[in-house]
Amino acid sequence: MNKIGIQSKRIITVKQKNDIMYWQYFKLSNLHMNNQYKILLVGDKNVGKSSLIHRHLTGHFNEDYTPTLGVDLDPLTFSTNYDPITFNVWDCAGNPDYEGLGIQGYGIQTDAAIVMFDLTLVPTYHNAYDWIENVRDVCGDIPIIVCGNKFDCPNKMKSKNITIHEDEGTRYYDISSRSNYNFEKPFLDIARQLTGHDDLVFV
Ligand SMILES: Nc1nc2c(ncn2[C@@H]2O[C@H](COP(=O)(O)OP(=O)(O)OP(=O)(O)O)[C@@H](O)[C@H]2O)c(=O)[nH]1
Ligand SMILES: [Mg+2]
Repeated sequence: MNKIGIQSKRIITVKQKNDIMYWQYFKLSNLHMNNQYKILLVGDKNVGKSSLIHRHLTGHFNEDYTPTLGVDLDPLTFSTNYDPITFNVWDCAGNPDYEGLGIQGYGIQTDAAIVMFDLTLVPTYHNAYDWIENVRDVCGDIPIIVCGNKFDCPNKMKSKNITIHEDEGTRYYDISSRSNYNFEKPFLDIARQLTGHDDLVFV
């Protein structure tokens, strides 16, 4: 048995965890009622996906790395100048060893995706092209926001070498979960695209 963690004092498997996620999602979702949308968050391991969610949920940044196993489902609610908007974020494991059902399994009924890479690790930038392709294969033509994370680091890629958004017709933001740089921008962009309110702001 592939034991992955303890929940309610029980050791659970990847499959059991996935079942719980699905149950929670379908219980929560009622698609787009209450202004709720499903966001897929993908990219290589260690690029900072879970850190972005942790920053939004707690306001804190964690220097430690704990790989995501399968997927973590977190609702992020933003107050806006229109109605509040909730993103049910499916934060997927970047490590193929821990991918669980992968995009194929977790990608159903996704409204928008964030594809993240690490500005200090060029291979993660090249792999972002593959993540975009995989998202499109499973989710179709949905809004995709590419984020280059760890903008706070000195040894980052030069902006002239980042052309993925032009190549792929997506939006792009440099971000940092560590310094908070642009950390709301991907969600604001998605909120505007999904609601059609170009003047939507978070309040
Ligand atoms: N300097 C810097 N480090 C970051 C930033 N965001 C995350 N990190 C660090 O990067 C490491 C990986 O962060 P995670 O958020 O766990 O990475 P992940 O993409 O969720 O990784 P997987 O779950 O394995 O797919 C951690 O040590 C974080 O502290 C950032 O903006 N700047
Ligand atoms: Mg993670």
